Formats: sequence, C-alpha cells, structure tokens
Amino acid sequence: CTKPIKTVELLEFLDRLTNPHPPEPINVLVVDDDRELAQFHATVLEEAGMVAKAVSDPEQVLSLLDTFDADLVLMDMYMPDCSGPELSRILRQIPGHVSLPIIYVSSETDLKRQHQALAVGADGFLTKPIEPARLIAEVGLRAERMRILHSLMVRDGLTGLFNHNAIMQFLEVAVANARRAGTSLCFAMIDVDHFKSVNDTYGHPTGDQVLMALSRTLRLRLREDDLVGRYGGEEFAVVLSGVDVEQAKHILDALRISFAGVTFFSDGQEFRCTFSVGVSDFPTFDSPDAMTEAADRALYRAKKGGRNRVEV
Ligand code: GH3
Ligand code: MG
Ligand code: MG
Ligand code: MG
Repeated sequence: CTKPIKTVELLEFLDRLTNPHPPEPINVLVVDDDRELAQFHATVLEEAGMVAKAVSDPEQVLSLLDTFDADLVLMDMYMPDCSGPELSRILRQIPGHVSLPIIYVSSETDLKRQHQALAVGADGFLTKPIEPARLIAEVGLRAERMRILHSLMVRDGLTGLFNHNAIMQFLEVAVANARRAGTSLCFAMIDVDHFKSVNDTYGHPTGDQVLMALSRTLRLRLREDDLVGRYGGEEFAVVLSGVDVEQAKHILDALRISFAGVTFFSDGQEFRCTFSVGVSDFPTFDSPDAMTEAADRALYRAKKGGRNRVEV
C-alpha cells in the first residue's frame, strides 16, 4: 500500500513538472524601523538560503518593490513615519501587490490590536522576539504556498503553458517595453489544423496528447525569453521579443515543419498533425489589441490558403 499523496505535495510535483527550471530562492523584504533587528531577521533568512532585503524606512518600500520581486514582506507594526497597517493598506491598493503575503512581526500582544492590523489585508502575525527557526519555517512555508497558488493561477492545467490571461498580460508588458526601447516584437497565433477530426477519429484523450506534444515542442524549440501560452482550446499564442516579422516567420516555419514531422500513435494507428500560424508585429501594429486582431486575420488567411503554413 503506497502512502497517499498530500495535496501540497501533489501541487509541488505538478509545479516542478510544468516548471522545468530549478526553484528560484525565496525573496523576502524585511521592514522594521529598528535597523538592527531588520538586518538580523534578514541575515537569519539569508543563512537559510533566501534572499532578504532589510529596510528601516517604510517610504522606501514601494520603490524597492519595483525592482525587488518579493515573495513575502515581513512588516513591523509600529514605525514612526508610517505604521505597518497603513503601509499594508497602501500596498493592497496596487494591483501588482494585491496577493503579496504580508506578515507582521511585532511585540504587540493584544489580540484585538493584532486582529485590527490583520484586517487591512495582512496574512499573519508573529510576536517579537521570534526564534530564528520559527521565522525561517513561517516565511518558507507561506512563500512556497503562494508560489504554488500563483503558478496555478497563471498556468494552463493541461499543458503547463501560460494561460490566456497571463499571455495577454505579457503581451501588454512586452509592447510597453518595445515602445520604450524602440525595438520590435512579434505575436503569433497558432491553431491546430482539423483538430476536430483528430478528436472524432482517435478520441479526446489522444487529442489531449497532441496538444501536450505541441506545447512541449513550442517550449523546447523557442528561446527562453519567448513566452508561450495556451490561448484557448487548440490555439496557442507566442510573444517573441526583439524579433522582426521576417525572423518570426522563419522561426515559426521551422517549428511548423518540425511538428508536422512528428508521428502520433493511437490504437495501433499512426497519424500526423499540422498547424497554421498568423503573425503580427510591433511597430506595424502598435497596441496589444491591434496585434491580436492582425494575427487573427493572418491566421484566417493561413487557413483559407490551405493550412499548414505561416501568414503575416
Ligand atoms: P481548423 O483547421 O479550421 O482549425 O479546424 P479545427 O477542427 O481545428 O477547428 P474547430 O475550431 O472546428 O475545432 C477545434 C476543436 O478543438 C473542437 C474542440 O472540441 C477541440 N478542443 C478544444 N479544446 C480541447 C482540449 O483541451 N482537448 C481536446 N482533445 N480537444 C479540444
Ligand atoms: Mg517598530
Ligand atoms: Mg481553433
Ligand atoms: Mg483548429
């Protein structure tokens, strides 16, 4: 009899499966007007393998969070310029920090005041002085759990690729970056050809295998900086930064040829599958919406033109 798998273990396993890179160290921001204590907590966490930044001025927190991708904030409750709850309230109004875990570290032992502080949207309370081992465990567990939740939120369940919302958000960021840097950028929409007949002929589970094989091909054959998402159903989207439309066409054509050469097996039968691609570029199309619509129109032309091709 095998040991039952706990939900968290299963989620971690799925996360590793869909996330081929080794885990990044946990990033923690420690905010305390007591500079020495902030530094001590940061050192404890660093010695446990995390990356920790200590700040004693709450005013620095927002600008620091712009460059430091914190998994969690350890926050003092009483600071002269801005209290912990005030700072938490400000953080919660910023879309990028809505789900950032905040744990108070304070000598406040009054339960009512602790609850009031938590009510503004914080996640936990640790009373000073805190044992180093307890600090490491609390921070590590919460940050890991949040990472798993976050990865479930942005990834597609079947393929492990980014989901529709995530890839569209990436496109927005990529367009803003390209505009600022004056570089080019391409958006590709990929749609499996006659996929309905794959399902009808070989069954839905085999169709799923095709989608998983295609997502593996996309992830393995594209550069690490290229973002790949499942746009929906049997449609995929790719954001290629710093690439012009001719280069994108070349890259996607190579992918198309490689995938068309893959043989699938189902119940002793062999079959192959192709896909069609529509590509648009920035700056020819100068907003995420315009790029999506242009790629969609190009995809339509690729289908009309006979499928198994890339259209710009
Ligand atoms: P075309 O070449 O014009 O794109 O034809 P098509 O058959 O691929 O297009 P259509 O949009 O008619 O069919 C898409 C099919 O994809 C229908 C739907 O059942 C199937 N599909 C969508 N999501 C999944 C999925 O997650 N798994 C499987 N197996 N099938 C899916
Ligand atoms: Mg204080
Ligand atoms: Mg489709
Ligand atoms: Mg299709």
